[in-house]
Amino acid sequence: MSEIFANIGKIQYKGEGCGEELAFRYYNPDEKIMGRTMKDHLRFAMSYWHTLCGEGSDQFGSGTMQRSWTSTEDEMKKAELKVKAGFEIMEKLGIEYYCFHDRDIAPEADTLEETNKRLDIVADMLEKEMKRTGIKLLWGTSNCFTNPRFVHGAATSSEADVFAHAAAQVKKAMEVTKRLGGEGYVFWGGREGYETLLNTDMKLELDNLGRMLHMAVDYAAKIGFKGQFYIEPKPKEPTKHQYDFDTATVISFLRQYGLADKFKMNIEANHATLASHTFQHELRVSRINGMLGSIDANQGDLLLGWDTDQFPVNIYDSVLAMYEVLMAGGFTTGGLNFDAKARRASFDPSDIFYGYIAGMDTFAKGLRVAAKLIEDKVFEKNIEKRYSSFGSGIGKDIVSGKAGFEELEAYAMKKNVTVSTLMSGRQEMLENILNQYIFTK
Ligand code: XUL
Ligand code: CO
Repeated sequence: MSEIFANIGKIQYKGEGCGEELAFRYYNPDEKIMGRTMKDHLRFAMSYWHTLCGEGSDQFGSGTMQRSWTSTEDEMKKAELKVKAGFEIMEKLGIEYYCFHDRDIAPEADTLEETNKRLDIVADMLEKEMKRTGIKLLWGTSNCFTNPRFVHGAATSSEADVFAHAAAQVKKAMEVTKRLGGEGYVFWGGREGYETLLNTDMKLELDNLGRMLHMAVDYAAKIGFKGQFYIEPKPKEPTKHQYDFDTATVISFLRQYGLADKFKMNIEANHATLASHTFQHELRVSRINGMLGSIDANQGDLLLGWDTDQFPVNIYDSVLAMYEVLMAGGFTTGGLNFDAKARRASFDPSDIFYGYIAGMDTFAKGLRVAAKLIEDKVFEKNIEKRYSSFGSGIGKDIVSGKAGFEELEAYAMKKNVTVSTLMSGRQEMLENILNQYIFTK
């Protein structure tokens, strides 16, 4: 069969300083870092939607992307060509996983029944290509936000018919994900939020969201779907307030509805910054709660207030992200899904490859530096020293629960605590060391 990207060969690791642009400088898939190969640490995934469906339109202009696989009017032929293009891209980049929404892989028909049949037809094609290449499904999800019926939300819609339709859609998407051996299933609250509280029953909407997730968990048990469930927090867009605002909000929601042991987080960098958090903050909150599951690797533009979904090139962020992943013990079912797209002006098909290479190399370098930081215990040594007062004396009594207000008052009366008795936070020193590691490791 003829290639879609005939002018692009398999992207190889060429190492630092190599002059070629279609090559990896840091991502050497089989090289071992801390006893695990780079490809196994990073578990890169291709996002079906941005890579194969994105047209490059924005609020002010229509599509720009030059894509031979979308040039036909026949929607099912288009779906077939997307499969072909997607697997060629993944094979050439050496990406071993992909992620999709139900509506990315197969176009919606006039009835749900017909739509589901189309999904099965494309699942056959995907299965064949997965067998041929060994490429796997990191996670599946359902798109319950594009169709106008989801104008008021899906699980949190004001209309019961829409809740029912969304449930049917998630059921089918989960079945397809299971059939394709998906290692996870994501819930990103597409339009689960509100525009104004003047017309919103917030309590009912949140209860219904809890109900939908319980139904998903129950159905997974029924059909034997063993994949990990994830929630992907995002504070705003498309609604003004999304219920899955950030990791802390989602964890509290999951605990309230008795779902905390069934879900982990899928943290997206651009969503973190929209919530006024750093990417590392969201990963840290997930990690210390034992809920760091997977990552949507991308970056936003801090001068813009929306989800720009750019390929991640910020080395500082990738180091600190991989630091959190390694400290959490590495990915198990999760991975690094590039929820990212080339810019509207980068409309040439080869720009897809430049984007992925940039993202993969940024995270490969991030992994290399983070591993060294951990091996040398750079932060841990300082943190241990900084909190050492809780290891003995009054600090130990606080931590063990031996000291209460009265004991602490008696202690404080005898001690004159001023800043001069404290340790410096040493932020600049640590930033300096971090930079040295980025430059030299
Ligand atoms: C939207 C977003 C989604 C999810 C999957 O901001 O990130 O593409 O990753 O539904
Ligand atoms: Co995402």
